[in-house]
Amino acid sequence: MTSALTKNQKVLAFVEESAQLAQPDRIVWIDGSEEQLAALREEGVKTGEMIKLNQEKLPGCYYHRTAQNDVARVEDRTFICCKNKEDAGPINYWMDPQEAYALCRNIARGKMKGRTMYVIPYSMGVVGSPFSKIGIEVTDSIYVVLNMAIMTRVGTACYDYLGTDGDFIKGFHCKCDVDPEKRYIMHFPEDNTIISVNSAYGGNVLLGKKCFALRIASYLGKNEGWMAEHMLILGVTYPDGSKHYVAAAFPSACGKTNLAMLIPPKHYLEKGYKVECVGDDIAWIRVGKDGRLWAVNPENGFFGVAPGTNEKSNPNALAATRQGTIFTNVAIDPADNTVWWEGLTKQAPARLIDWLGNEWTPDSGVKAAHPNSRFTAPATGCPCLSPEFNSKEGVPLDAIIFGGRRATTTPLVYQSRDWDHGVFVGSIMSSETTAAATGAVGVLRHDPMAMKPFCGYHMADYFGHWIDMGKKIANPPKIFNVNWFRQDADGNFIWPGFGDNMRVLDWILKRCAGTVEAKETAIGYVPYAKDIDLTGLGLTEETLESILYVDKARWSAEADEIAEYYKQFGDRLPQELKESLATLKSNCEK
Ligand code: GTP
Ligand code: SPV
Ligand code: MN
Repeated sequence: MTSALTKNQKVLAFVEESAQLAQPDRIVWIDGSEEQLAALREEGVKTGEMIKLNQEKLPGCYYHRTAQNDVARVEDRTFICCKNKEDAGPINYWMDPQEAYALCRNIARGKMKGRTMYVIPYSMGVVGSPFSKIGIEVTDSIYVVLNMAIMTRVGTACYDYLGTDGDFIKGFHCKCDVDPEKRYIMHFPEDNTIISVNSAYGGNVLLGKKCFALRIASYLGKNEGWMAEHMLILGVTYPDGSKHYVAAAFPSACGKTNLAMLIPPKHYLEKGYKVECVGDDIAWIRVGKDGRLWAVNPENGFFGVAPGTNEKSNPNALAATRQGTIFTNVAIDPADNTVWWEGLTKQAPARLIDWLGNEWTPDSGVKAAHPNSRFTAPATGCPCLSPEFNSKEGVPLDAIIFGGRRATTTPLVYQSRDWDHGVFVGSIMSSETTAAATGAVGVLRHDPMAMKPFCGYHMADYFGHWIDMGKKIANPPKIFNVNWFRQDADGNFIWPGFGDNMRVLDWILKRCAGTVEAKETAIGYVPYAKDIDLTGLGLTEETLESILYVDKARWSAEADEIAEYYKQFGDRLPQELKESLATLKSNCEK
């Protein structure tokens, strides 16, 4: 037992109540110091929870394997527990709060016997920034402590900030038996509380991330007049030194980390363009005094998808994983005790230990790394980290970009007509599912604003909040939609993507500056092919035309499908969205 690091009565009561329930043998108060974290890493290695990797090649790096049944977010076991079922909306799973508390208490009772309960004080955002909020997570997992220390700002400064009476988001996590049948990720937005039981995987247990920074924060944002979004934030520096920021919402495993850290094509670099990363997953956004939207990344690290990350696709992310990183469910190369995943190198090593701990060779016929294997890397290791990363005010947004994984229909890029139409564009997003959540992969589903799994209240009220925010922003960012994932008849991606997405960003920023024309179509403004820079790409203007083309017949069918989708929102759907849908339909029939 270490002694309490705070006199805050609410923290003490929460810790006491958690301990009474779970009955840990010991309570350890995390202070965020390197000494304490180093001791925990050693302990994790002793218990087998962590494996120490080659410290010469990967200094400070560790490896963790989850249970085979615990490798991704579990959307059907993730609940919004507000008093009135209607307030959770038709898209969320809902449970009555009293029932949910009772269920979780019964599951967690006594489950920390023989274990240690760690108390983690953390801040989402720089402590003291007007955007920031404090959380306390109690957990029986060293893996969670070490990950939270990378992903958030952990330390006693959080207690100083709270003082004796300050409020915080309560997070209770217990691995229990990692039983998938008793796994619950519960959110109580009306109580600022999160409970997670029977998982030890990423998004289910690092409670600062999706649970707090999106589900609880989106609810707080609605009530307090700001926005919590599933968005990357990046800055583009022009040859003249001016900086322009954009935020982009893509569903899980649809390219946020990659876009956030992109390296522009050679001829852009030679001209003096530079792209810097402010955040890769979450943006908290407020209206600034200048009437613009300002965004911060509340996180302190990257919990990124490993497969596909390589020297060519995302050298910045790869560099970020070379020190102080925790790898989860990738493969280990026993030759030198380093890590490997599909796509890291063209040729796989001859022998690996796969994510399940089995011997693996290229002939094994299974993947060496789990498709949702991840790295938890400190932001400071990212070579393109923006100097504004720790800014307390955030960065002003020129553009907001929505995007999904669509083999057909949605063009490479288009611009909404105005803010309200932009909200419509976000609300009609559909994307093919990925390995980031359990369930089938490649199934097209609606994922409005990339928030389907992350909105802490009624989705139609969330749309309404976006509409309301628009009224408060004198100088709103322009809103766009992109799709890097159009496929040809053989199922190959047509657009090269990754660094070449700079060419689309360039067009977007020119639209914001009003320096390029666009074609008005049924869905909004689309580029003239000649205005997208194809220098050195080997892609013909004709091919580009094919992925800029707005097929009215397809969009008309899409409009009908959206009308069906919208029905579930009933009266709560904002009138502005109904009007945009009617306009889309009639535009397609012209
Ligand atoms: P989360 O961390 O789950 O929120 O994912 P994310 O949105 O950050 O996605 P990430 O950047 O990790 O990319 C996920 C997958 O999409 C990887 O396999 C990438 O290789 C692939 N990807 C990213 N950008 C592009 C692109 O521009 N084109 C193509 N074809 N694939 C891409
Ligand atoms: C996502 O799925 O969007 C992630 C990973 O960023 S997780 O933290 O598991 O949610
Ligand atoms: Mn994400």
